[in-house]
Amino acid sequence: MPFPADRATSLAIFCKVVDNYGDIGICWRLARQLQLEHGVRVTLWVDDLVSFKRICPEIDVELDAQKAAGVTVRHWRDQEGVFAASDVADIVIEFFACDIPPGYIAAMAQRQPQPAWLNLEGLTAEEWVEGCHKLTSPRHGMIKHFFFPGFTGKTGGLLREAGLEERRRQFQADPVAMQAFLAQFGVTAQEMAATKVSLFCYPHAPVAELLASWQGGGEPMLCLVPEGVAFDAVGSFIGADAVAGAVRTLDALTVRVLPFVPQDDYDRLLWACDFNFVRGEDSFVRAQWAGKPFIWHIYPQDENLHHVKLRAFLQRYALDADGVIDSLAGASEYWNGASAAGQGWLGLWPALRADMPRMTARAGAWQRQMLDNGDLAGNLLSFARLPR
Ligand code: TRH
Repeated sequence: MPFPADRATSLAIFCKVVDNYGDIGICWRLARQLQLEHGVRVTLWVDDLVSFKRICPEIDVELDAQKAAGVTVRHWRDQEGVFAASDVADIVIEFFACDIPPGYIAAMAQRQPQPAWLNLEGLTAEEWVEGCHKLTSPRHGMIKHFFFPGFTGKTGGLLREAGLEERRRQFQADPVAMQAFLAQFGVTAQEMAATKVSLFCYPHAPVAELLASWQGGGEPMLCLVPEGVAFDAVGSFIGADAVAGAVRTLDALTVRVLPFVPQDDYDRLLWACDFNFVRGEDSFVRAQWAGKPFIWHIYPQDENLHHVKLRAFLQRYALDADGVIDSLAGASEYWNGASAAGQGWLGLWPALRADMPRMTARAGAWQRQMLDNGDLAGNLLSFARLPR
């Protein structure tokens, strides 16, 4: 057993930032939770501290080693380096099949007992995941296990901190706190009364058309966009560079550009809005825990593989006791370029708007269903600690 009773379990996560913020976003969330809730001594090896700093401003990009939120953060600069068996953690997680430095793997093989070695995979609602979750692969005289997050009890579940639901409830039950939170970005009392939407998507989303539908829609709308998101479309609505603090109202729509906020504040943003546009993996999961209607912009893949993944999710999610929620399925497909829609957003938004109560109810039911699967950090730790 690699888990001595006389000291805390140690765990290393290796994170390669392929692009954007999801890779480090997920690893950072997992690292913090394992340390805080399970008392694990976590070392997070990450190759891109600049991206890390955007979601966690306390990171010093110059340092090779530092502590943040109780987690040891190491700058993973290259594949070189010689490690001793004593440098190796009890549990080693490679994120998205990133290549751990060969020297570290050699030390893992030398260590007695050998560490539990897990490859943490990407999130998808496709059924094949259940068959691949916890599969083994022999490597360098050791056994590597594949660990899949997911939406069913036969997967590793979703990342969710203890107390998250309670924090959300308290925040959403406190209009003063919500107003104070949004006021720091310049949101006025009058804007608080509008339908509030957060917007986080990839650059190819049809944002200009969405904004136009809100502008001409008659209902007061407030769209909050973190800096750097849909930069061109937002800039052309505002008539200037879409930098933090930029704002413009045209007819029914006000668009405000927010700074890119720290990860915990991003949760509050989702909680404070009536509707969220999210993307990738981590913000997509956070939108589910926010309990609000949302549309997902999925990370694009070759040969439109992402459309298969999108539909696999919609088949599970866009469905309630009355059947398929057509407005949600239709708008999600259109937003992701998976189908054409007659009038585009001009027709899709009013349908979604009308279905918001139904989607809110669905969000609550889905949350309850997901809670039954436990949480990814707890499930992963229990699995890694199994005697083998
Ligand atoms: O940034 P993403 O598109 O990330 C990823 C990566 O592209 C990755 O390579 C790919 O594998 C994955 O998507 C599917 O989207 P995601 O996953 O939502 O991650 C964004 C992170 O940034 C998330 O942790 C929330 C955080 N965030 C903030 O902390 N502040 C903000 O203002 C915003 C908008 C996001």
